[in-house]
Amino acid sequence: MFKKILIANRGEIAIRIMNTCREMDIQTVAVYSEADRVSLHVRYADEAYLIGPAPSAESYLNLEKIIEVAKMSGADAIHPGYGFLSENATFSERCKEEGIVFIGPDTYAINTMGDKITARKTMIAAGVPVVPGTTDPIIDLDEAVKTIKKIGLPVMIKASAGGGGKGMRMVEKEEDIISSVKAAKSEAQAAFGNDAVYIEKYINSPHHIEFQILADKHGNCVHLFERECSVQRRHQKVVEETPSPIMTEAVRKEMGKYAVAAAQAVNYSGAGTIEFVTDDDLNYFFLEMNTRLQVEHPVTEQVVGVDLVKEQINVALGEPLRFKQEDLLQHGHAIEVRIYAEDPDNNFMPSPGKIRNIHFPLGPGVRHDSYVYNGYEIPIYYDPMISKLVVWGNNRDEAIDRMKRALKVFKITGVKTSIPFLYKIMDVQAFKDGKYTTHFIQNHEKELKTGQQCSDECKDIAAIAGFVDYLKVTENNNSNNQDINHSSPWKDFGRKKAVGSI
Ligand code: MV4
Repeated sequence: MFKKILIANRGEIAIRIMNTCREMDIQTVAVYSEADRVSLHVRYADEAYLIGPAPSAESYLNLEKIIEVAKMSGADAIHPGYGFLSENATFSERCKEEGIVFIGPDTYAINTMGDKITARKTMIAAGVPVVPGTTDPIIDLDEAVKTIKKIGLPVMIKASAGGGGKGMRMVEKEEDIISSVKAAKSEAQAAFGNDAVYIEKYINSPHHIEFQILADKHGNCVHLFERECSVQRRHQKVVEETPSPIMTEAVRKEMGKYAVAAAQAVNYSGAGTIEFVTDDDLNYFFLEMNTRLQVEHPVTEQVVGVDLVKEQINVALGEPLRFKQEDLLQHGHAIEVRIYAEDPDNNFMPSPGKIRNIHFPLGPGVRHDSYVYNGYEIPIYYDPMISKLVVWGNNRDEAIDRMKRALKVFKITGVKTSIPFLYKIMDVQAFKDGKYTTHFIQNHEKELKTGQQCSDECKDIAAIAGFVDYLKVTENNNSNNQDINHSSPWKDFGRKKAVGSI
C-alpha cells in the first residue's frame, strides 16, 4: 500500500482525492501556489508545500518542482487530478524515472490518445467505429477541397493536438473550405505549436455520450457505463447525467464493448473516458479518449457504486481489478451540475471575489464536491468552478426533483453564480423529456434567461428579513400565545405549487 500520495492539483478535485486517501489510511501531501495559501486543500492535507507564484505555468504546471516536493516529502505516488499535468506524458515519464508512481496511464497511452490523428488510426485498427473522415493531416488545400466534397458538407476541421473543442471549425459551405482550413491550421499552430488538422463528417443533431473505463496492469478492462454530457456551453459541460436518457440496453452493450476495445488498443491502465458522438438514432462514433479522471466522474460513482479514485490507487499499486464486467450494474439515476462563480445574466462573465456566506444543500441523495468556505476569495488565476452538486434518485424524475430542491436551498452570497441558470435548465421541457442535443443551451436561450439575479444587498436584506421572521416565530412560541398561526414560513419554499395556509 502507498504510505503517502502527493496531489498535484487544487480545488474540489484535490479534496475529493484526499477524501479517498484518508479512507485508505494514506497520508496526503498538498502543493499550492501563492494564490492558494488559504485554499482548503492546503489545510485538508497532512502536509502542504508552496510551489510557486499564482500563474499555473509557474506552480501547478511546474513538473520538476512538484517532483522535487514529492521526493522531499517521501511521497510514493502522485495523483494529478484533472487538467494541469494530468495528461502530460513528460510528467508521467519523469515520475517513473524518479521511482514515483504516476496515478494514471503510461506515456504510450497518453501520447497515442493525445494526438487525435494517431488515435483515429489506432481506433480504426482496433475495429472501433470512428467518424467518417481523414486519417492523415491535411497538407494540400486543393486535395482538402476534393476530400471534403467526397465526404459531403458539413464537416468539422479539427486540430490533431486539440481536443475538447479547442481548435475546431465547422464548415457548411463549399466556398468556406479553404479559408476555414487555413484558419484552423494557424489557430492550431498558435495554440498547440502543431498545425496538423484533420477532417470529420459533421454528425447532425449531435449527442455527447462518453464511457467510463477502468483497466489494470494485467490486461483486465471493464466499462462503468455511459455519461450523457450533451448540455454544454462553448464546449464546457454544464450538466452531466447517467444513464443517458436516450441510451438503449442493446447500444449500451455495443458501445461499452468498443470502449473497452479502445482502451485495450493502447494498453491502458487506470481510469479513462472514451468520448463518442451519436446522432438522434444512436449511430455512434469514437471522438477521443481522455486519459484522466474527469470532472463528471461522481455521477458514475453514485450509480455504479464504485469509488473511482480508490480503484485508480489499487490499479496504480499493480493490483488486479476487483470486479468483472458482469459484477457492475447501474442503480438509479445521477445528475451533476457544475456551479461556477459567473454571471449568467452577463454572458457568463467570471465573478471572482469573496464568498460572504455559503449554505449548501444536504439530505437524501445529495453529494456536494466543493472546496469553498465562508470568507474564501475565489482566485482569478484558475477555473472559477466553485463546486459540483451531484444528486442521486431511484429514477430520472426523482433525480431532477432532488436537483431542483437542492438548487433551491443552495445560497451563496458575495459572488454571482450559475445556480439560477442551472435551476432553469431543470425546468425546460426538452430536458425533462431527456430529448436534448449539444445545441440544447443555444436552442433554449430565451427560456434559460434568468432575469435579474438578486443583488448581494437584496440577498442580505432577504437573509435579515428571514431572521427577523424567525425571531418573531420564536417569540410567539415562547409566549404561551394560543392564537399563533401554525403555518410554516418554509411551506412554499421550493415547492412546485404553493400550498395554502394550514
Ligand atoms: C463533433 C460534433 C459533430 N460531428 N464532431 C466538440 C467537443 C469535442 N470533444 C468534439 N465536439 C464535437 N465534435 C463531429 N464530427 C459535435 C461536437 C460538439 C459540438 C459541436 C458544435 C457545437 C457544440 C458542440 C458541443 C459538443 C460537441
